[in-house]
Amino acid sequence: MEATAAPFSSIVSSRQNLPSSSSIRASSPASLFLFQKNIGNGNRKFKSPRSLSVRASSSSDSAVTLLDYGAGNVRSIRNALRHLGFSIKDVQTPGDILNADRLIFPGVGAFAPAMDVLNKTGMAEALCTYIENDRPFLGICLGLQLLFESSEENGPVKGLGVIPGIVGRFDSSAGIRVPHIGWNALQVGKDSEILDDVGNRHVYFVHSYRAIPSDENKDWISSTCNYGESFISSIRRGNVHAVQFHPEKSGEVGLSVLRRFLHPKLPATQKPMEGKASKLAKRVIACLDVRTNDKGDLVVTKGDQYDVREQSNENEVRNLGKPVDLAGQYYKDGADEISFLNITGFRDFPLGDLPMIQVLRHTSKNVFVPLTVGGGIRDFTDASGRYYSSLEVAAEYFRSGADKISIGSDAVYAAEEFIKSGVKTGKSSLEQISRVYGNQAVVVSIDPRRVYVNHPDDVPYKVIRVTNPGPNGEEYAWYQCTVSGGREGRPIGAFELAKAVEELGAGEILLNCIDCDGQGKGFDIDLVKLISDSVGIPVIASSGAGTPRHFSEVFEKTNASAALAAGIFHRKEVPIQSVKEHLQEERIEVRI
Ligand code: 1PR
Repeated sequence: MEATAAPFSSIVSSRQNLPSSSSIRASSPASLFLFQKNIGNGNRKFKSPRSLSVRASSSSDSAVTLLDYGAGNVRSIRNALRHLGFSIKDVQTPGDILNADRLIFPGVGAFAPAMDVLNKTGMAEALCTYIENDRPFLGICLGLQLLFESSEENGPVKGLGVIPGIVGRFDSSAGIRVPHIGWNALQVGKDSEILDDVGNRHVYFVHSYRAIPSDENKDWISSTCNYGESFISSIRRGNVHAVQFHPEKSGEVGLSVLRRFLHPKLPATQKPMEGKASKLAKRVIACLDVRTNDKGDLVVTKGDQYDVREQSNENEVRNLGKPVDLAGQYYKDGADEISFLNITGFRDFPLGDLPMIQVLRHTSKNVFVPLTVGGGIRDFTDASGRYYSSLEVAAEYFRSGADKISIGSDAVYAAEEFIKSGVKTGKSSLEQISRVYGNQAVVVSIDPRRVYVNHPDDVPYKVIRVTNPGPNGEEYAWYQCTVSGGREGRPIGAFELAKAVEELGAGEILLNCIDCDGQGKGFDIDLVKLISDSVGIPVIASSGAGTPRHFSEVFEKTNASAALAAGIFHRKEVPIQSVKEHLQEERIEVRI
């Protein structure tokens, strides 16, 4: 059973007299940042670790100590640990670190605020002592980066200084998309131990900063990964491990990494899993459009060109299944990621829509790949005059198990404003959430509609020559962005929107196409090519998949990083596995 004591993150917030808002919870980054503001920004003076003592391990119970300093989704690691039969003790004081039998540090958020919290609370010193005493430790993502001397993220900022080296940003001028999002291969060194079952399989990364191998840190490195350059994907010295990827989001392979950390004496009886991972895989994403039907049940639905009602006398909302069940099935079928879009979120405030939060909580218990949630993310004032910031909405989604949030309509308004004024106000949902959680946690979902024109100069938007001429022989088109689930066209094109939201802090683009949605005739290659060639962040092609061939086509003809489908998966017309097998046959690397 999980310890009932409040985690460290809630101590951080309660000490600082945070506002009593029920939505700014202890473990939200909002609390972390308020904490930062209140305590200032001094640097830790490193005291001799000898002033702290570490007790000998009993290693007998099935508890794991978790250091949750309050930034982002740690529900996933909690769920993964419980799934593996472990209970969780939350760190409340530096002493809890020193007394831990095994400590997991799932770093999320940004480097500077994390270091600030660790320094101000004495956790940094306790961590260094714990690690120097070779106690069982597993750092994840930022939990690896913080071990280095410093980071360039909003810095330079000093780290724990356990490992020589500086954490820097990926160089996008090398032709790679930043953030590095997706399933990539590891080059595993010998003696990595916790990676013994990984073999040639992909693991899930999501980050913009990385540490690179050097002569000074080479003794620590247990694996590297290639993404434009070779970077450190894991370290190991004695009982101290850290990984840049997310084991809790890397499916069965990731769970095997956690299992090996938790059971270090596990014999290497299992053969490393078969696989052919060599580079970043193209992702196949299952999307669940979710809404309440006329009976009040939350259902997965699917439209034709965004019309989700049956063409019958009853005109009911199409019901294609239960969200949690379908998500669980797609995880087992091999989906690399699952997206939930609350398609009526633009009119129903999402925090009022608690079923969606429940869907996330339940799904994340058994689904160990990334979860994205979208719909209705915006600032909101309810009928009683209570104001909710979009940051609070996002915080609630992250706390409930989301890894990324997706913004639709509100990002269109923010982009329009930005293009008009040329000023980044920092106030849009997109900017705020990206600043606090990092751009890798923010997807912008675009819902464009094709508008044919006779001549490129007919409209003040980016116009392209289309592969298939329009109904009146038009050779050109632009892609008009819409809001409110396609109900309202806006004076901005998909190209202009994509460029603007990238500048405002989007980490990824989910590119739908109303004309192709539900048609099963393939993705809009012209559109996907236009957008994926124009931005440096990953683009997810969406709308229109009808056969496995449509997936290989979009990856061969465009620079999309992922392809998403809904209808063919819901109607069981094409299993996810068939898509993957087809892509493999076409020599397109995928996670198997
Ligand atoms: O504007 O921030 O509230 O977000 C609303 C979100 O809900 C947006 O991401 C928007 O795309 C989505 N949405 C709104 N209305 C609908 C609808 O269908 N009536 N769904 C809707 C959009 C598009 C895809 C779909 C693909 C693949 N669905 O997500 O899953 O087109 O479908 P297919 O493979 O069957 O062709 P906000």
